[in-house]
Amino acid sequence: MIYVCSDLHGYPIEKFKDFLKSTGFSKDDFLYILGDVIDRGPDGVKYLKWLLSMPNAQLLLGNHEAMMLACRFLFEEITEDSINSLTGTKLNTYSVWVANSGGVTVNALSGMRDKEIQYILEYLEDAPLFETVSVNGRDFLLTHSGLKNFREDKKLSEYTADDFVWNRPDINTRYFDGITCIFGHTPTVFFGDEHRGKAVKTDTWIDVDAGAALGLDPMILRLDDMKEFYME
Ligand SMILES: [Mn+2]
Repeated sequence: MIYVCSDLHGYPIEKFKDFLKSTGFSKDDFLYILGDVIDRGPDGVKYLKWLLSMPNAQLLLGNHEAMMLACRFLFEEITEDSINSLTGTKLNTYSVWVANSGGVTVNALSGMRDKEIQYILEYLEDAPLFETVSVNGRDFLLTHSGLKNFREDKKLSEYTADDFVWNRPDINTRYFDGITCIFGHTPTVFFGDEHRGKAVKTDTWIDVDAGAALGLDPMILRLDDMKEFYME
């Protein structure tokens, strides 16, 4: 069966693994995480290491992983000096990531072996911006944030990376007829307090970002039966 969740943002990983197990998830199932495992909470890099070892899970690129990739120059040699000597464009790129609470991830990476960091960067470079999945005759498009500049007749290859990872839909946004778009990035409480901690479902899309970035617990959606899992 296929499971989906998003925006773990360094949520305590052991708690997440217990939650995943409680849904019945096993080695015969597949998990998509729709981006943003890193930043904000301290366990982000642990998710990246875990993903490297998981044959039945795939991370889609989130805006936070995209910011980390844009800062890969940092990890050539990451010391206080190398950070202090940043200038120009690199400094701006790094500042944007730190302003989006990337500091916790930089700290976690700075204690790691170069090889391990390189494996993580290669994994992120290969992480897709979207996936299409068919389950029980239903078609799904998975992305981090929905689709910015959406047009029904536009090919997915015509969207930019930013269109996939930095989009903010509103409750009236409509995507495809017949393909349910599933994404995170926008904590569902942004659509109103009645959605706090729960998925938001419309005719054409589902937002599964229950708000771990805000200190709430993540949720998991199983596509085979559309069952939503929440923590006890
Ligand atoms: Mn995001």
